[in-house]
Amino acid sequence: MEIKLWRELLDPYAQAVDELILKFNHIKQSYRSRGEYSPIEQVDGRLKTISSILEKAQRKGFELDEMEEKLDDIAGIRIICQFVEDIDKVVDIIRARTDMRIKEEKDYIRENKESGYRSYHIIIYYKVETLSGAKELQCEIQIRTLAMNFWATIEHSLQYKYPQNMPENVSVRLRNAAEATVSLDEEMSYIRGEIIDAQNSFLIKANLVRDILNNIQNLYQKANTREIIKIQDEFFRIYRSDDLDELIRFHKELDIISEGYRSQSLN
Ligand code: 0O2
Repeated sequence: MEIKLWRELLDPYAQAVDELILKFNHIKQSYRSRGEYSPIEQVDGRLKTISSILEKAQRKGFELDEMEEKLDDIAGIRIICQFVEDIDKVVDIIRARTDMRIKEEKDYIRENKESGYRSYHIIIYYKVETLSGAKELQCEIQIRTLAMNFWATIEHSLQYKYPQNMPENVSVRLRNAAEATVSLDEEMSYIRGEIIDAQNSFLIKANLVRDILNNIQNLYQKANTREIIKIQDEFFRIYRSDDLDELIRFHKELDIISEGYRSQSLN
């Protein structure tokens, strides 16, 4: 196939990767701006390289004109979660979406692969709008924890070094390492509540500080300088005291003050 044709064929897949990364990052951001824990920690995506497509077509024995039907991971998204429990939440989010139609789900967590690989895969149909019209294409979403991702990344790089001929001692080490990631995920799950609480109070504090600073900035146009300096000093005092309840109280008070100035300026 000519290079130009490859580009035409792969362009919509590149667009799908870009759009899906944006959408999943937006979900993550929406949780965080509500001060809630996000089951999505990180989103990555990639377009399968031409050499990897050729290699898979040869390995699976299909012609290049069947590629779009037979190859479901030309567009690939990877969603990384902190905890195993988050994976089911992300799966539910995807199942509930109207812009992603599920073709297939593969649960390599409950039934991990011979290699030790663990991850949850969802193949979706996703529609992109291109210059030549709408096109529905397949995309693979891999959902896994940070620990699963660590293992898969290292193991994947070794597959390049030993294509189909991994030495037995390396395979054994990798299977041991895979078991260690299962224990790591389990241990982290036991203290999940504790970790989420800590992350949530950090988020709540960050959102409060952002709102308070916005409010103070807006007051500069309405209140007198002496009053603003007083408010600012009070804010710094509470911020340094690291008392979240005080910060919440101050945030509410500042809202009332700002509201007062807003209605004054309307009158
Ligand atoms: P790349 O470079 O990520 O694109 P297969 O026959 O196993 O190659 P299949 O049947 O299409 O692939 O589906 P499967 O088994 O669900 O695998 C799809 C993708 O999952 C793989 O894509 C890998 O990214 C990942 N994967 C599956 N098994 C393993 C494994 O044992 N180790 C690692 N590290 N990753 C795995 P590609 O095309 O192999 O690679």
